[in-house]
Amino acid sequence: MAKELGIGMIGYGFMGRAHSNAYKRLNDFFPVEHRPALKVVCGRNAEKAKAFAEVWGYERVETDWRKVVEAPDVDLVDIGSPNDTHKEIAVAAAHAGKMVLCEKPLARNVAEAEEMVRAVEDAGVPNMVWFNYRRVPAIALARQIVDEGRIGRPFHYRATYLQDWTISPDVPQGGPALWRLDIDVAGSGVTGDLLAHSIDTAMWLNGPITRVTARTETFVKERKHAVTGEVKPVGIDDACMFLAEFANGSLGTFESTRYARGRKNYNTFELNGAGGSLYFDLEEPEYLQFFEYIQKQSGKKTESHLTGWRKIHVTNSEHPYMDRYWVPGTCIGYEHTFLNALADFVMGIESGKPTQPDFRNALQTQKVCDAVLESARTGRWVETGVEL
Ligand code: SOE
Repeated sequence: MAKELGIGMIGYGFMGRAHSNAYKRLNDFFPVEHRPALKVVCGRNAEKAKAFAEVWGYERVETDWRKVVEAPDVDLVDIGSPNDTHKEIAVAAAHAGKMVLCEKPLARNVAEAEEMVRAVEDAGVPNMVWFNYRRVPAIALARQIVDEGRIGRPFHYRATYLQDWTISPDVPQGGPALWRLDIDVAGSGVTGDLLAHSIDTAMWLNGPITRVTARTETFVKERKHAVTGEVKPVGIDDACMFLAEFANGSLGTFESTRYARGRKNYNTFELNGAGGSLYFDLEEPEYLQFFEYIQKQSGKKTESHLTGWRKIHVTNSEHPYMDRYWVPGTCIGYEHTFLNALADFVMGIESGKPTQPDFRNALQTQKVCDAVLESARTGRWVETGVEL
């Protein structure tokens, strides 16, 4: 029997669109009982919120998020607004007994994230953080290959997340479009915005990160504020590189910047183990590369002239999520990663087996981000305190 799921969307930017698309398409692709109903969208600018509501089909508009949290027809509060708003809204929504979905990073720092975890756990409300890249079928396949034991003992994990949109010193900081550059709003630069994705994927595939040592850089030291026009020091990290130790004994390197000319959303990882290696590049999102080490067996001829990397086109119905979409060989896109995440969340509610990453799981990523920033400040190795 269909059950209405009243959605209260906070934020109408890039993520407001990505999440709204997922709510609208869920029942077209996934056989779940819940039917999202777009009740209300909330944003500070009433005109923009109204225009958004018209395009995406929300029933009404609010400019005060408290009204969304209190609304009786809202079952799920989705936080797609800037990072400095996450904690207050999530805590209030949990107290009101609503399900809470939150954009990444969960918070600006561990202290905020811990408060959010306490709130959802005390209230016992379903919750999830939109680390959407876990839901790229090729990345989900990587996890399946790891779970099947095909990588064997892991030695190295290597991640890069590169963009180039803040190179010009004329790009202002702050305001609705550029809050990611404002330290007070964002909490950090590439560490929370981009590396949080890489860290989430890394710990999902290769387990907890226990220690880090990092170096960050801010290349443009002052920028004009987009709203006030005031020239202010830049507080965010424009680039961050760190070394990591994983609990399983492997070593990791992570690199992120918004100053890699030509790189728009270059998100890659490679995992090397005794039994094989995996490589993924978001610029070719439907492919996963896999190298399998085949041990020589005594008395048997090995075909070593044929060994090499396999480039798997992850579009078969046997591949994660792909049975919900088209025929083999046809691919899906960025927007489907949000749809897949939402489907997992709803199936988690319906099966009673909550999906990941929930707030507690995302807190672990936050701990690594905070440790990275502390290490960059102190020049020392820092223990992450991630749950083992
Ligand atoms: C930053 O440019 C950004 O939009 C991130 O905030 C998203 O999380 C990432 O997926 C794409 O890049």
